[in-house]
Amino acid sequence: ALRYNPAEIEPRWQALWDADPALYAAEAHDSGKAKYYCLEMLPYPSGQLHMGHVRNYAIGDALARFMWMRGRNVLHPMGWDAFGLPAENAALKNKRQPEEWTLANIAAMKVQMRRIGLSYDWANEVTTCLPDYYRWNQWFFLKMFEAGLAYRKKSKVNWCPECATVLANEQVVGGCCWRHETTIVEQRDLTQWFLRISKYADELLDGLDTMEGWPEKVRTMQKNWIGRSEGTFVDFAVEGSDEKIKVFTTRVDTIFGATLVALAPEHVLTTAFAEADGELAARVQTMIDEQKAAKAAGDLGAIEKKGCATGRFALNPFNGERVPIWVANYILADYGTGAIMSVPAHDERDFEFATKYGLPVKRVVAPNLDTAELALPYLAEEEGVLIDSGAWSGEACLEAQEKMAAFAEAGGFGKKTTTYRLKDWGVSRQRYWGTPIPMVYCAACGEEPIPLRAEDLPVLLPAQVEITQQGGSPLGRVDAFVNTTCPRCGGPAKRETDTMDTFVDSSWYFYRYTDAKNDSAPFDSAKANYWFPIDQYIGGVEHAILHLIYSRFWTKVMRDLGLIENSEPAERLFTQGMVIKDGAKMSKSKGNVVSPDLMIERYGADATRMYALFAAPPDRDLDWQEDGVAGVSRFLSRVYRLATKYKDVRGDGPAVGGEKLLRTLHQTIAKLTQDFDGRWHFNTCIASIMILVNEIQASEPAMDSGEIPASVVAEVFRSLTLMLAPFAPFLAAELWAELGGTGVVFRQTWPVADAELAKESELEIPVQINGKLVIVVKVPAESDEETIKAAAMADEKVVARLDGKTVVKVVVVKSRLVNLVVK
Ligand code: ANZ
Ligand code: ZN
Ligand code: ZN
Repeated sequence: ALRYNPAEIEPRWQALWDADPALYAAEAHDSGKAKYYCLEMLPYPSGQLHMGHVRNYAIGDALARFMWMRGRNVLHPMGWDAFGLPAENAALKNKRQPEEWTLANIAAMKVQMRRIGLSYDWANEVTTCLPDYYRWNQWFFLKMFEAGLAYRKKSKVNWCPECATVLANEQVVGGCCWRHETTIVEQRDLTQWFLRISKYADELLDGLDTMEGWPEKVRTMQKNWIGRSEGTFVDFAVEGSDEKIKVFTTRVDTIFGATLVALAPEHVLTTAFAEADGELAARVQTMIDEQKAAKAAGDLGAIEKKGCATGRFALNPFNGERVPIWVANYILADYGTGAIMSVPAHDERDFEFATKYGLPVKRVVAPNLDTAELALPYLAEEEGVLIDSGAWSGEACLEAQEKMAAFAEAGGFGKKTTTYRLKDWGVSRQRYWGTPIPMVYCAACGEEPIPLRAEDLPVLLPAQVEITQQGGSPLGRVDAFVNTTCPRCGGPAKRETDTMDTFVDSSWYFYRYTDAKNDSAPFDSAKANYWFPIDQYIGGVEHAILHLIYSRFWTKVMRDLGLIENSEPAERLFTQGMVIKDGAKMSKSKGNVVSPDLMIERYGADATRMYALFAAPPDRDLDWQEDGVAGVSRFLSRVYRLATKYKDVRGDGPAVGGEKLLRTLHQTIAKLTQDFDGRWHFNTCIASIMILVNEIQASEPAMDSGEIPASVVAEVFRSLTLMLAPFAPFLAAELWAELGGTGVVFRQTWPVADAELAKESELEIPVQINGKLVIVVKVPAESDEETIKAAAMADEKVVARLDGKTVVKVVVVKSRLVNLVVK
């Protein structure tokens, strides 16, 4: 027989598949079939697929093929998240235009994807940097502007003085620029565009509770990111002025224990106080700098608490008490009101701060029942009761919160409120390679930005723009782009020169897949409503927050615009583990990258992708071992040898003989079928295919002699080939043809497990004496209790142990265990 040669088999099938664009095409939305939308996160076109991609796509591909074989109408699309900074960096370095660089990378990666044999429906490919896609970003932006969901405001941005440009938070590393490791990133005020995601904060949060198909850890991360907090605003008057300090507290019940009021270093009153006090100004500036560095490093919590008194005082509206006003570095300017009432006795951070500066600690909460002294700070809320709190003394904390908030509201110095950590989404980027924002400014019409009309779209990104290290938006230097006419008065106007955050592109790309060629709408609602929600979304956990919150937000906006019916984009989400090598994440910077191309060259695409599924459960990290790929390749050789040896064996109908082989076969089918429906332990699925192949190999003499009838041999190889199809599509296609199968293997019906045939013929029953395991006996399956008892008592080892003892009792537990109680 011929040897297994993937280098010959795979390109041959690839050419056939490429010539058949209908092979992986989704059927129409009105086909009447049950649909399955299988989606993997789209890659950034860096130019090279890495193993993390291969793993992600191998999971999705296996699933898509399985669903086809289960008769579903499958949508399995792919696209390119093609805007973004790397293209500009490459342009700077190589003097190539971002567009040319990006499109060349896409072409190269598509070749790789085809080589791997991924089952994508290329008819619905989406490339986010092309005008036929990004024009709809602009269209959505206008819709949001109209609905009050897109607006401009001044806000702080990260600024690298060396790059002379704005940096995204991810580009700030340890407080410094990612490209200039010793340059401290500054904060600058810029007018920016925002999308009002905060409007959906409650819905985004509450929805998480019902999203059972999403991993718990992702839901928790989103919950914390949204950070809803119920509390109260309370106004403290500043002594000797008309000013008020509005604080946000979740524990208004503890207000009699407030021993100071603390302001964020960037609070407007801090600035006002500092203007009149040079020393204070200097100390505040130091705090601001330190806070920024810590914030950029992502560990504000770890910052050493520092502060200073302002010399001013505030009045507690509940009891008129005079408390000092401090500035403290642990108060965030952009959370709550940027000011707090500090209650050291009952808040950990306040306690640490007060201890450091020797400030008074006043206890106002005691445990409900047992009033014994407790260590401070005492944080209890549910079981606490107020003391030394005027008229509220003796009230339980939670009830007091309600009553005291109502009291403050009635008195006009407070209000119940809900605060969120989630901030509106700043989408302006001072970048070239992104979607132009479709707004103009017209001096004649006034200050306000003017939206373009739908018929003015797309605003094309000009080609051949010079990318330099200069600051500001590159589009601002392209006169032909900037100068336009005002859609309102027809006079001269200037375009907005910022572009959109690339997370906009990925917020709705999966809707476009349902109708990627549509040039009169982002997509046809009927199509989207058929395909959505996505049945299974698969990607990296690094997208747990931004992408997966923004796309949930976008879905809700589209629903409210009447475009779709669903409120959530994906029914189920799966986050796969990382690919590591030698204990570290596979990455260029670690220098431990294994190229998929090299693996394919050495072992074939089937072995490479099957190894990616076999080497670890899909949600765990996978330690890449080339030996393992070689092992999978040897396994596939074995399959090939056996299948081609018996390819001409034919026989009809059930026959006697081969029960053991049939049992293994049907157990394997049952295991795979069950796993594909949710557990996805593809590693153990492949292991059970391997066990089946071992069993086939052990049965060779019996198959050769005819002891195992031809009908069984034929069934075994037919089913084996079908089960390989999701994991090793090239080999499966080859064997299907060799076995004389008709049609495409991926459109055959998935084999059905026969529970009778899968049943074990013998049961293994552990026998215990006084609870200690002695031996395992074998009995025919479905033996009754008496038979099991008898078999246990007749066993030699058991007989020897019972010598000279009395059996008091014999217990048979559910035909699974025998316990002998002896004296
Ligand atoms: C008094 C108090 C007493 C507080 C007590 C807590 C316990 P979450 O739950 O995260 O929303 N806080 C308010 N604004 C802040 C800011 N800008 N920077 C830092 N801390 C701030 O936390 C709300 C609590 O965090 C608020 O309730 C406030 O401290 C503090 F026994 O007020 B609390
Ligand atoms: Zn820099
Ligand atoms: Zn105008």
